[in-house]
Amino acid sequence: MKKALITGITGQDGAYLAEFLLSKGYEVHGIKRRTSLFNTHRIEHLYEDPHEENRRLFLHYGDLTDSSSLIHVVEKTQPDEIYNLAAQSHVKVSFEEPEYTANSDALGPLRLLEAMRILGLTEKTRFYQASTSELYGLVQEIPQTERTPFYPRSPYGVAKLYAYWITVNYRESYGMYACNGILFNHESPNRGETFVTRKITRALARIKVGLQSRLYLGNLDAKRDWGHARDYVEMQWLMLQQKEARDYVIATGEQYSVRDFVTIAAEHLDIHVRWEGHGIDEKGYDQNGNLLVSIDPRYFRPAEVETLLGDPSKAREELGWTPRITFRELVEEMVSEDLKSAERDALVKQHGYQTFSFHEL
Ligand code: NDP
Ligand code: GDR
Repeated sequence: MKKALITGITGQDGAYLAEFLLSKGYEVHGIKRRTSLFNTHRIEHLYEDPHEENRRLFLHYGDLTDSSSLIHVVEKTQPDEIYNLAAQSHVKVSFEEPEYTANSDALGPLRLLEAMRILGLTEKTRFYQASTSELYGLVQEIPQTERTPFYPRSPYGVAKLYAYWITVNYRESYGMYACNGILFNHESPNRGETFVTRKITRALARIKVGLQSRLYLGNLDAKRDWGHARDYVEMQWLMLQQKEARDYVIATGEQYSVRDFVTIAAEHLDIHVRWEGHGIDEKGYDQNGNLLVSIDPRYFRPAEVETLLGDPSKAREELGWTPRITFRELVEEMVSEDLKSAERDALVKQHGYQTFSFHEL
């Protein structure tokens, strides 16, 4: 039985990847960090009672900023494959916590690669680094391929640039099977609530059932190449099953703006959107009951990545990979799941209980 170690198993991709690897017969080990509240809700459905025999999912405490914990877990688990998905992954937050972001996102992968070297696992263990389209930042060509020059635009992007090159460097220096997946944005109903897609679907669903009145966003004109996380984690696994370690762009090759995303999500809910205007009542709707979307500069970034569009030809040709879920299917799935939770929350509120509503997301 193959053994995989996933850092960031409690995140969006980690949860889908764990599910995928378990379905492939792997023994899966995940590193989770200590938090004051449970942070395992995304892998709740995979949980196995630690007292049961023959289980295949194991969790270990650890942190990308703590070499000793990483060395201990890697030594204990002796994995065939390491998927480094853990990161401070929010671009806007990286401007507010640049040093921590560098520590976890740049030095974290270095610590893992060093753990593999110190423990003599450079031949046994394969390493996947979660690289990102944020490396392209101020884009130098459209669409972006594996050969497009990088120009990161945030502390997050700069930290991930180090991680990208240290992965290449360890591959070239020590002959390790180490590779980068340069993944463009990928979303799902499990996406963190502060990323723009989930913020939109969650807010629109809550507006639909009367729990929220307005949606505040930042740059509506930013364009992204949005895929589905479930499709993309399969690619992460495929990249570690090749003869030779290589880096690949993973994208859909289609682009939409934030404004498009709002419009399409609203269509699914039968909501008409108005973009800031006249005749608006205090609830954010106009006299015809249309939803209002307002711009709030607090969501602008000090330096923005305006447009990203990936060319996944290399992955298609060499690995036979193409995304299966379309953009509209993705939006529809996210909206439907958020509508279910909004309806549950509305019911709870109707019976006099408090629901979670944090509007500063
Ligand atoms: P999430 O933010 O959903 O998950 C991040 C995970 O990392 C969580 O499990 C989080 O733990 C964990 N984590 C954060 N900091 C640390 C730390 N210091 N030590 C240990 N664990 C930590 O991200 P995604 O699942 O969306 O993304 C996965 C990876 O892919 C990230 O590296 C991201 O930067 C990268 N990426 C993502 C893309 C996307 O569109 N989703 C595109 C390209 C790259 P906790 O649950 O406790 O917060
Ligand atoms: P991104 O994702 O920065 O691309 O990073 P995010 O969803 O945060 O932003 C996408 C674009 O939408 C604009 N935007 C807003 N963003 C947020 N979060 N909130 C808003 O209210 C809002 N309004 C407009 C942003 O300015 C931006 O242009 C994600 C993360 O998953 C990274 O970890 C990953 O590496 C990249 O995708 C690829």
